[in-house]
Amino acid sequence: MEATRTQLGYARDIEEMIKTLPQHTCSWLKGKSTLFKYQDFWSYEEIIKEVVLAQQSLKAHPTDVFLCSYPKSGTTWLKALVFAIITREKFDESNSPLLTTMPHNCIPFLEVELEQTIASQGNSSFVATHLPYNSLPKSILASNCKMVYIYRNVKDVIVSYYHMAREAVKLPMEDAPFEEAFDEFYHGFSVYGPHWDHILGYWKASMERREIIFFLKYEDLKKEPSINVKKLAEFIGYPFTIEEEKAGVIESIIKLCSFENLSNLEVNKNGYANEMIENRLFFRKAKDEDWKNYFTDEMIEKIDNLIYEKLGAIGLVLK
Ligand code: PAP
Repeated sequence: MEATRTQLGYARDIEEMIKTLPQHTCSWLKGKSTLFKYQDFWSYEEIIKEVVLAQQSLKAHPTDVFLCSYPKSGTTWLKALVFAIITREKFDESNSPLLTTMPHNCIPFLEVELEQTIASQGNSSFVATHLPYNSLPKSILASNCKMVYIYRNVKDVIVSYYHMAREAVKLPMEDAPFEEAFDEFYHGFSVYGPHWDHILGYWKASMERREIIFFLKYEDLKKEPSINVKKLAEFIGYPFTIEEEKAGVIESIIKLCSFENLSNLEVNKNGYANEMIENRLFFRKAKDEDWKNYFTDEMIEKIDNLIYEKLGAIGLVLK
């Protein structure tokens, strides 16, 4: 991945452009968070600046692999698994950097750590992104880079998003009604949202580019970790040998990257992924169907109908 440092740094025209974008202040977050609509998605001003720079300057290499997701869909887990897979010749569960480094700091985010991404990578890199497919820098598409897209039951995404968003601005649950958070998410006002458009963008692209976009469902990864980790490793070009399989390398990686293991590590309990967000917030509960503790019957009906309307035709099961 290449881009010259002189290309980086915010040009005044990017800041001027952002001022002209539609804005939405999230009322359920008590006005502490404002989203801007850039292209077809909502995000924070700081992120949009990085996105514009990435779109202008990023030169992807055909062997770069992108880990793509809507937020709260399993990104941290996917990063950990991919990092463990690609470094397994050097490290195992006794000495992996994952024991002391938060997964987000093992694989950079394109639109958060653009400079770092570009500076630290060689010819072939693994980079994560929450960007919708249609807003990816064109060179990623032109280079036919492989993409892994992880997705998750939308109701659990909403609950996970609710907690992350309110914790990020330090709002206790009693001051941040879930009903209001649901309503905003339902109307598409969420970071990188609308959520369903995000999924649809990658899904449509995967229909035309099957060999380079791999869809992975969070719940499937939980249910059948060995099969899915094996498929993932093959897809990203690091297949397990028969000897490795016999030696239990897949199981060791699954164990190393498990929620139980990672969430109990000191770095993930007390560290900070960036200056703002505590690592522990990325390891909340990881329970399937936690949404049942939050959703009313009316919310269930509303979101099910919406997802059916938006994604029913493609047959992805998100309930
Ligand atoms: P991000 O987009 O902010 O990086 P992301 O990692 O996609 O977040 O999603 C966080 C969810 O994954 C959390 O779900 P919860 O709120 O329902 O608990 C988090 O607990 C869960 N998670 C984190 N690490 C793992 C893991 N190793 N295995 C399974 N789930 C995990």
